[in-house]
Amino acid sequence: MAMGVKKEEILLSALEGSRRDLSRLLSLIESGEDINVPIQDSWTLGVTGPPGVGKSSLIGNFVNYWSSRGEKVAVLAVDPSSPNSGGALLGDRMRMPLADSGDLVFVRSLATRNHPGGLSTYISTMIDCLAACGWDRIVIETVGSGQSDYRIAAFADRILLVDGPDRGDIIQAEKAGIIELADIIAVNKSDMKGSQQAAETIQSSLSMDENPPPIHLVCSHDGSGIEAMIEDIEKCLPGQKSGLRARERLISAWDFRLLSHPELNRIIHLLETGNITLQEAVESLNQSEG
Ligand SMILES: Nc1nc2c(ncn2[C@@H]2O[C@H](COP(=O)(O)OP(=O)(O)OP(=O)(O)O)[C@@H](O)[C@H]2O)c(=O)[nH]1
Ligand SMILES: [Mg+2]
Repeated sequence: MAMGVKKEEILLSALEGSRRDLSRLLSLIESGEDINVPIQDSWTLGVTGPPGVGKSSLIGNFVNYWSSRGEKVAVLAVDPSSPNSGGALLGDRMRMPLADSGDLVFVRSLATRNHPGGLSTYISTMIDCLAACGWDRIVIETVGSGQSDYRIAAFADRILLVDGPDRGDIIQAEKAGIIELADIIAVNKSDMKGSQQAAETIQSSLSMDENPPPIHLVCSHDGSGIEAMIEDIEKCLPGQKSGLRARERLISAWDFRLLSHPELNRIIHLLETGNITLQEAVESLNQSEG
């Protein structure tokens, strides 16, 4: 009961603009607390792509661009490896130059390692929460090191897929089916050899596509190509790939439910020891669903 009152207070204070209480609120959501956040229209961008291609650096450019126009930008950086959010936050901050720029920027890391079932049930509430607290642009960074990580980007209304000059990277993204979801593709590190060729390869792999996403060759270090890409991001209509995104969100939520099922380990053991068939395992998971 007392906890309930406290939650309400934190929510109110966050809605009134307290960043400290916004952080506390996000921690509560992450720990599985039910928070009754007022639903509000939000503007969301998912930024995904293979490790190290420059997602955080590009987001740093976006943060500078929007915050210098007086817009409030919140970044949720989903980090699959970090055992605690502190380290990841620090690392990302270093690559987001203006991440400290006063009241206009808010960066929060989320460590997926703490959530074996994934983040799908938290991310929507966090987005609602940030939007209700007045954050105009909400950016979700997720490393594409596995399909479930890519999928988190589908919780945003528009998706930027980032690739680098290394040819191998995009194949990984292709395998995970993320190219279909991308509204815009960026080939970052245009200052490096091979980036032009990477862009051309992606272009030709999309030549059969009826409505291929625009491909931008950009450099987060010197800013070249960034403004034109932001214009495309801003033009992007969320409705375009909403069916595909809804599908990914559903799969993500379904996986979460399965992986956080209290009987999962017991049923896996029964299956492993040959005591039940696969079909029976599926049925008992269905039946014991609370
Ligand atoms: N040459 C060059 N290097 C870049 C550019 N953008 C980023 N980098 C470098 O690439 C490395 C990775 O950059 P990040 O922004 O951390 O990449 P990321 O995709 O967020 O990485 P993860 O979150 O770990 O997957 C850093 O050393 C950056 O300095 C660029 O435009 N040109
Ligand atoms: Mg990053």
